[in-house]
Amino acid sequence: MKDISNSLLNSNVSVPTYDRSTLKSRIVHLGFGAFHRAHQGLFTDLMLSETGSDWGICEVNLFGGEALIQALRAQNHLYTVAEKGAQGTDVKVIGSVTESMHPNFDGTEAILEKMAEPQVAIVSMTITEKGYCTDSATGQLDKNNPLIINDLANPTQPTSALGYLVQALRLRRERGLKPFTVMSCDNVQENGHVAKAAILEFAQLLDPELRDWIETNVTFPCTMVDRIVPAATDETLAEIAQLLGCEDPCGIACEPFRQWVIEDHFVAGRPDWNVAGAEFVADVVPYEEMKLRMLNGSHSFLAYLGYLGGYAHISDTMTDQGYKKAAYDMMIKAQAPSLNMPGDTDLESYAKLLIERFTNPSLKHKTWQIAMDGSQKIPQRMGGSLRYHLKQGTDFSWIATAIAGWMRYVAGVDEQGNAIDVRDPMSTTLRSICDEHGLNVSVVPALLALEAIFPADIGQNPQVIQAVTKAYQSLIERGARATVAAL
Ligand code: NAI
Ligand code: CS2
Repeated sequence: MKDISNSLLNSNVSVPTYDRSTLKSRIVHLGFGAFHRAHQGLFTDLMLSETGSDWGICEVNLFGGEALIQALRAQNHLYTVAEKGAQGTDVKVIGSVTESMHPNFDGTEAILEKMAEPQVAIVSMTITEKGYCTDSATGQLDKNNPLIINDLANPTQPTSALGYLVQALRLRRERGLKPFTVMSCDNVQENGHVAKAAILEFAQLLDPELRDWIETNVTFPCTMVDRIVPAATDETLAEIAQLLGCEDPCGIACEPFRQWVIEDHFVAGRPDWNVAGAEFVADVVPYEEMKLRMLNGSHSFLAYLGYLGGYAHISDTMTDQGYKKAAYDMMIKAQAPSLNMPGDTDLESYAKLLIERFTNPSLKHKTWQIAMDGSQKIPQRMGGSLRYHLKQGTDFSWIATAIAGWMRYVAGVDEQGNAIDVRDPMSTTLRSICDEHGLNVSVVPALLALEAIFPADIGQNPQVIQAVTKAYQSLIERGARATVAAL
């Protein structure tokens, strides 16, 4: 039978050219999701082609993704990335993965033992914003999170990523092994600092000495990661099968653009990802802020207002000139002024490139997918710039409209009266507030009072309440398309 691990693939497919048998699991990655496959997995593959080094990845899914891990194993840990540009698609088979694990079939201990193996130098993560178990407004460990409650009571049988990391580091310390670097690759502002603070707070509650050892010995580089990778659909997989010449249930499609800026702070060595196009820098925070506010902030704007306006994909919103202009203005007028970038950064060119990327018609990135987990995303995508405008006394109507769009979206019913499948770790709280207020403007101050999303300086600010109320009123009276067009 033809499969990805034999040589009968279509002739234009690029395949690994290095000797995969020499790779070692020197990286353990938590979160074998869509993004990691098209980003770190691919950067590592390109790096291996250039360097012939032995940096392989052991993939772990702590939540869901069982079928993906099983399929990956069945095809010798090879998978496909299809880079879809406006001109055509490049298909690559990725060879950087050495092995894979899942607690549901390998058990928790086997994963901890893997993380404690002497050759493991990096544990990287794409576990989504909620995986950090922090309060998204304050960045502090959420001690009421059920995973954290469980892991503090049963530290040797963890469930959260934090619990796994701390227990694996404890094993390494007890065994006299060097620690590993913890590298977050999530869209979280100052992702390394957030990971570090959460891990130290968690470890402090278990064992203050272990906490101090982690603080002294482990590094947590921040990273800025960028590549638009929509969740794979049946259509994506069918297209990949055709391009590849066989089925690949682990295949993923993405845009051609990719960027990775990493703080060069690795305690036990690192691959030369720079040969594959990554940039190692001393301070990644300005780049992270730029990407989170300009790309992700406008993405969330388009996701809520686009979904409400009847647009299923980001590229569909770009066919509406009102949305296209509003997204550009959101970047340039609402987000860019709040940034503090190195002098030579050209934010106008960056915004134009983002609009071009959003317009790519071959990427089917669902507004519904980006709308997910808004309670975790809004603070870091909009909180900083909102504060900037409040301080400067400048116009923040794009941000107010995005927040009102989120409020209208979490009401759970669209402009035609159809139910919206709202996914959010705070969905129970959001549901009860929305049930109480219905589609009445009184929902605005009630939602703004959620301090986990809107700290008091924002949520209780009369200007914010007024501007979001005005935008919400417009969404109710005129709908999303007219509201966006009027911006
Ligand atoms: P996905 O849904 O395909 O994968 C999510 C991954 O997170 C899965 O591997 C799952 O096991 C893991 N996960 C979920 N909840 C978790 C928890 N509580 N603890 C530990 N692991 C957990 O999503 P995708 O597209 O891979 O995105 C993942 C993250 O990558 C995003 O949240 C974002 O931070 C980052 N990212 C995504 C981009 C994209 O375009 N898809 C681009 C840039 C960054
Ligand atoms: C998106 C991001 O899902 C979302 O919230 O805004 O995943 C976005 O596609 C990436 O950050 C692009 O790098």
